[in-house]
Amino acid sequence: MTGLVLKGVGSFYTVLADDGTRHVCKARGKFRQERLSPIPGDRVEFMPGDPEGYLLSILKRRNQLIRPNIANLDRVIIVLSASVPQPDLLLCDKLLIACEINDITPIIVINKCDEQSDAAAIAEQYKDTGYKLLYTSAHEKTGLDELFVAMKGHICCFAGQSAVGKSSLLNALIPGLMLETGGLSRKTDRGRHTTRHAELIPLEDGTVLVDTPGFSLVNVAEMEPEELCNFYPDMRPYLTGCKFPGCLHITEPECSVRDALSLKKLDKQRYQRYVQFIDELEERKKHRYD
Ligand SMILES: Nc1nc2c(ncn2[C@@H]2O[C@H](COP(=O)(O)OP(=O)(O)O)[C@@H](O)[C@H]2O)c(=O)[nH]1
Ligand SMILES: [Mg+2]
Ligand SMILES: [Zn+2]
Repeated sequence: MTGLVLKGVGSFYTVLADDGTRHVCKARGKFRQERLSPIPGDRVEFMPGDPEGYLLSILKRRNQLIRPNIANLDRVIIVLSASVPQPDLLLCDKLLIACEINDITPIIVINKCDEQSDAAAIAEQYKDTGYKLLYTSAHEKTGLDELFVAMKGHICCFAGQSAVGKSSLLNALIPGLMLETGGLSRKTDRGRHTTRHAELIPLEDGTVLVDTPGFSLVNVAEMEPEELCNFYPDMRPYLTGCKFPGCLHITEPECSVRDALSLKKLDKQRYQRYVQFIDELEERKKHRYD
């Protein structure tokens, strides 16, 4: 049979079979010998059994994230607040880059739209990216149907700053989940992040949620500065027009990206954050062999 690994405890894995049944399976010696460790999100072949079955093989992973340690993530829902806390768009852009690197489809959600809101100004900065952007209020339960449709059938993880409403959105989407909201650093919460592994929660409509919000940015740190522009869908149409190969689109002459910028075909604030990332990457590169 084939199925999806929901969680692993020791060498026991909970597998959701494609027919909807759940099975506990053991990873036997072969996995240890080959240094293969199944993780939540893995598609596996397994042999069901009583009291437990066993895993036969792990199908090829589309991506693998380190934090949370999961495979085959399809969607990251990047939550921003339209009011407080002020949206950290630098973080948002980094999450978007991480999605591009890992072949994950991001969905930008502007929550708290029931309050006095900057939603339109935020949306403006992302209008040339092609990313899906939704307006929600977890309190008034607006925009949730659209969000649910965008998530449907996919493995999804929420990401974003503290207090933007990730837990509230999850609670509104899934009655009965009852995540604690508004409490930032509950002691057990912190313990959870360090000691517990991620677990997937399958919903009735085929959507699968990662139980802990958070999403790794590690890969962003490791690229060459001239690669960065490839992860900006809004810049992509202009990249072939620059005169110099390896153009960073900052000071080089005859740069199509900067031409597009001066024609307002690219958002200036998002471009300024791009320049900031380039600085960070170059700084890091300088110290790489220190
Ligand atoms: N006005 C308003 N407040 C919200 C909304 N969603 C969440 N909040 C509040 O924002 C605070 C943080 O929410 P929480 O879900 O814990 O955020 P998280 O840290 O991202 O999980 C709580 O006090 C929530 O009640 C919303 O749509 N509108
Ligand atoms: Mg929360
Ligand atoms: Zn250029």
